[in-house]
Amino acid sequence: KAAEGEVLQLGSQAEYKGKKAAIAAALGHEVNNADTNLEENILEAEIGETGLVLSHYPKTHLKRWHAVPPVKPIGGSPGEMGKQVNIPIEQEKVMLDKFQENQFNLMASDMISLNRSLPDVRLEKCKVKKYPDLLPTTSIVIVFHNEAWTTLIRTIWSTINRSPRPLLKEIILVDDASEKEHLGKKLEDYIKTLPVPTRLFRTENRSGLIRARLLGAKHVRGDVITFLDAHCECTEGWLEPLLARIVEDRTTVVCPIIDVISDTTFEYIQASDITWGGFNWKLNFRWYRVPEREMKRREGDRTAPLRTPTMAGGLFAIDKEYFYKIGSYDEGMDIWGGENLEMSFRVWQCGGRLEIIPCSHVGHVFRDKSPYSFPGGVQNIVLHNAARVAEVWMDEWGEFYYAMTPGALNVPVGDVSERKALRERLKCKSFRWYLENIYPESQMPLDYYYLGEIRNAETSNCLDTNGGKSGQPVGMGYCHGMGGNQVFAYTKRHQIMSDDNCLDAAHPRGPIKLIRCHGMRGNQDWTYDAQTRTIKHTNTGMCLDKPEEADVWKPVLRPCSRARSQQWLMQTEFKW
Ligand code: LR7
Ligand code: MN
Repeated sequence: KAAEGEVLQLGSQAEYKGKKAAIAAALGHEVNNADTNLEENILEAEIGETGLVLSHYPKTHLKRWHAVPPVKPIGGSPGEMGKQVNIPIEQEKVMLDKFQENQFNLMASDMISLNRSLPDVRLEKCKVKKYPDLLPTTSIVIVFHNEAWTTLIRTIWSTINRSPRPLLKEIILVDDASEKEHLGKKLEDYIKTLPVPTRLFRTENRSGLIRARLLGAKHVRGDVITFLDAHCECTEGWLEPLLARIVEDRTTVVCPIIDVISDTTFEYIQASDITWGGFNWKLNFRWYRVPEREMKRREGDRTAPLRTPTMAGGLFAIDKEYFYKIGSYDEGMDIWGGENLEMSFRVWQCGGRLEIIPCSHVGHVFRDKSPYSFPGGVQNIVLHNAARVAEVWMDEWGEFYYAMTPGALNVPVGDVSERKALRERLKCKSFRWYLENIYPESQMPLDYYYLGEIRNAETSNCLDTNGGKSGQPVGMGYCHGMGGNQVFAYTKRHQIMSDDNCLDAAHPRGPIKLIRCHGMRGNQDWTYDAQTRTIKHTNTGMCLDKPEEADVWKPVLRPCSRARSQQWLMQTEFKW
C-alpha cells in the first residue's frame, strides 16, 4: 500500500491506462475522484487524505497561483461597475450612425475605460470555493474580423486584470483579414506594451471564425486553450473554476455563464444560471430552461457544474491535447455558424462532456445583426455549415433539419468523409444515444412515426404553422411540398410537433394552438388512426377537422364522424 502524499507517475504503465479500478487495487486505496472519465489516460496518482486522486496532468505542468484583487472603479468614468452609459440626446444622431458599423453602440464603448470595473456577480458560495493550489496554464485565443478598437482592447485587459498571472500563459490574437486601420500597425504596436505576452497572427484571406481559431490554436503554448469572442469582459474569478474543472478531468469542455453586455448601453447584465444550451430543428443554437432532472443530479447546488447538451460556441476552455484528440474543428465550415453544435455533439458522442461552470462569469456583447460580410451569402454559408453537422453527427435526425430548412438541399455540403472517418476512429456513439442520455428534453423526438406534411383529404390543404410562435393558432395552407412551416412530426408520445411547439387543444370549441411541447400528454395528446385517417384528440375525444366556412385557414375539432374532412394524409410510409 502506497503512503499518503506519495505521487506516482503512471504515464508509462500501459496496463493502468484508463483503468481507475486497476490503479486503485494496485495501490491499495479507494479512488475518490469517482467522476473522472474512465476512457482517458491517467498520468498521475496521488495518495491524498481521503484516498487516491487520479490526474491527467503531470505536476510539472501545473502552476501555483493566487486570486487577483478586484479592479477598482475609476471615479467619474462612465460605465464603471458595469453601469449603463447613456448618450446625451444631442449626440444621438452620431451615435446611431456609429452603431451601424459594429451593430453595437460604439460611442458608448469608446467612453468606457479599457480597464473598467465590473460587479462581482457570483453566488456567495462561489466566492468562498477552494480550488487546487496548482492549476494548468492557459492561452487565450481571440479571433476577430473588423472588431472595434475599444471592445477588442477591453476584452484583452479584462483577461489580464482578472486572471491569476501564473495561469495566463499568453494571449493569441487572430485577425481574420480585417480592413480597419486600427487593427493594423496600431494594434501591433499596442500589444507590445502589454504586461502579458501577446502575439498577433493574421489569416491571408478571410477564413471565417472556425479556421481563424484553428490558426490561433496551432500556436498555443499553454496547456489549456481558452477561446473568447473579441467583445467580452471577464469578471472576477472567472478563470480558476474553468481550469480546476479541466484538471479534474481533461475530457471536460467548460463554458462560463455568458452574461449580457448590452449592445445599446454597455450595461453588464447578469444572465440566468438555470439556462442551458439546446437547438431547434433548423439547427439554431437556443437557450432553454434547465430541466428538473439536471437540477436533481446536481443535488440543488447552483454552483455545481451544469451538464449542457450544447454550447453557444464563443467562450469555452478545453485541454489543448484533448482539443486535437477530439477533432479540433471542421475545417470545411466557413465564416460563422454551426461549429458550436458540431463540437457539442462531437464532445458528447465521442466520450467527453460539456459543462457550464456557474462560478465563472464572462460578459459578451450580444447583438441583433451581424455587422460584417458573409462572402458567398449568409444563407448559403449558414446552411452549408449546419448541413455538415447534420450529415456527420445526427444520423436520421438530420432529416428534421432538411425537412424544416428545405433550402439546405440546394446548398452543397462539400466533402465530409474526413469528419465521418473521425467519428469512426473515435468510436463515437450514435445521435440516438445522445438524445437518450444527454438530451432527452430535446425538441427532436426520440421516436416518431412520421415526419412530413399533413394533408386534409377533402380540401387538399395542409396544416401550416405560418411561422407562428408558441401561443398562436395553427393554420392551413395550400400544400406547397417545400417542408418548413408545413412539416410536422407525429411522435411515439402522441404529439404532433413542429420544431419546439406541439398542437394543443385546451377546449373542444377553442382554437388549436401551437404551444411549447411539454411531453406530458394532456392537451397535446393526439392519436392518428392510419385506417380511418382520423386524428383524434384524446382529452376532448374530438377529431381534427377542416376549417369552418367563416375562418377557412384554421382547422377545428368536431365530434368524430366518417366525414372526408376529418381524414388526414400523412404521405410517406410510417417507420413502424
Ligand atoms: O469571418 C469571421 N471571422 C471572425 O474572426 C466572422 C467572425 N469572426 C469573429 C468575430 O469577430 C468574433 O470575435 O468570430 C467571433 C464570433 O463572431 P460573432 O461575435 O459575430 O458571433 P456571435 O457572438 O453572434 O455568435 C456565436 O455563434 C458563433 C457561431 O459560429 C460563434 O460560435 C461565436 O463565437 C458565438 N458567440 C458566443 O458564443 C457568445 C454568446 C452568443 C450566444 C448565444
Ligand atoms: Mn460575439
